[in-house]
Amino acid sequence: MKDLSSIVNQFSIAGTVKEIIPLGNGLINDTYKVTTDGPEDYVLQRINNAIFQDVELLQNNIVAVTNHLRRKLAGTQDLDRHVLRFMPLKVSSKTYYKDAEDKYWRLSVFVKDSYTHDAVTPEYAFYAGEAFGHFESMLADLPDSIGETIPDFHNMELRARQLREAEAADKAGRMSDPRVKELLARIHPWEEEMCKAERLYREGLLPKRVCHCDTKVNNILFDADGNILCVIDLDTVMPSFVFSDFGDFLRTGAATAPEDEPDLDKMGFNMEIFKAFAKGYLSEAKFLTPIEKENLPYAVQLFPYMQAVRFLADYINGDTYYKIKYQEHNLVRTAAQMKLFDSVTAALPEIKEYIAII
Ligand code: GN1
Ligand code: MG
Repeated sequence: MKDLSSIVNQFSIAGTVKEIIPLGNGLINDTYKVTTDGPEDYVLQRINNAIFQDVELLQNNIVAVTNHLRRKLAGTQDLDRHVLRFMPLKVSSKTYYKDAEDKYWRLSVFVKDSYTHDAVTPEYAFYAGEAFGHFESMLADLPDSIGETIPDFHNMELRARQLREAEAADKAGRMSDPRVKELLARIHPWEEEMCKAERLYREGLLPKRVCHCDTKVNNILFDADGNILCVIDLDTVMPSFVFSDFGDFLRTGAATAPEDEPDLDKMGFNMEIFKAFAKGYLSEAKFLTPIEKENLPYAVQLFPYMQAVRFLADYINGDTYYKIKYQEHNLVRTAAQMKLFDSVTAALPEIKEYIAII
């Protein structure tokens, strides 16, 4: 706490720090809530720079995005509740601090009376769809160019290759586990089909747009009544296919269980949430080309699949990427994602039919 408050004090905050406690359950950065005796509380984050290797680029992206959103939303009441605000340092206008141990930190204003949820009702799934569709529309004319904070983040060809490399290296000696083999045997046959986006892109048929790229449900802030305030966790805002935001929201929002549910019977795909989200999204995302729209059902399949590939590669590599709570956590996560993938695949005709009529 003493060390953390000395970090907070590098930023030009109002008031004095009273308390710093862990916040949220992100798998990459460390997040804390900072309570002060001043008018504002804050969110302190240690940026995982093993994963986000160019923190300067990352923070420049975030500042460009939040400034642009602020211009777009000018006139909205309570602007600070709808766009995150990052604090500058006391000594410069930089929005991150590098400490003596080469750790990187940033501080944003805590949106008062805001909450995150790990699940949504159909009504709020519709609002979430609108929120992400609106977010993408607002970023369509972003004047500054935005770099890829993790190069090829949602490139399925790369993710498939990384899994194969993990298998070949077998760094943690986990390849002999029959559960790993069984999951790989289910994953591999879908590889070519799941790499469709990269092929369409190479053929010039699919554009990249500025997307959020981490649209899981708990990256949205809600007010006490459940209304959406804003989209958070902007680290991965970068050019990508629209499939990213559509697919990744449904991966968590329309799943009937958490992404690491060990009881696979509980994991399935909720069509009602899907329909509500798709309706909300399409009401805002008017910029979609016919090819993008036509492939939204593929996006619903792609994201549980890609996440399964990423979790399994991390398990085989010995858990170096995602935070884990127990030894087999990444294996359990992979199995849950593959169960979700199977449920989506079974629902695909209905998913396609719905997208075609809205
Ligand atoms: C990570 O940081 P967090 O927990 O919001 C990951 C996402 C995954 C997600 C799985 C930079 O997001 O891509 O979908 O875990 N972020 C990064 O829960 O890899
Ligand atoms: Mg998050």
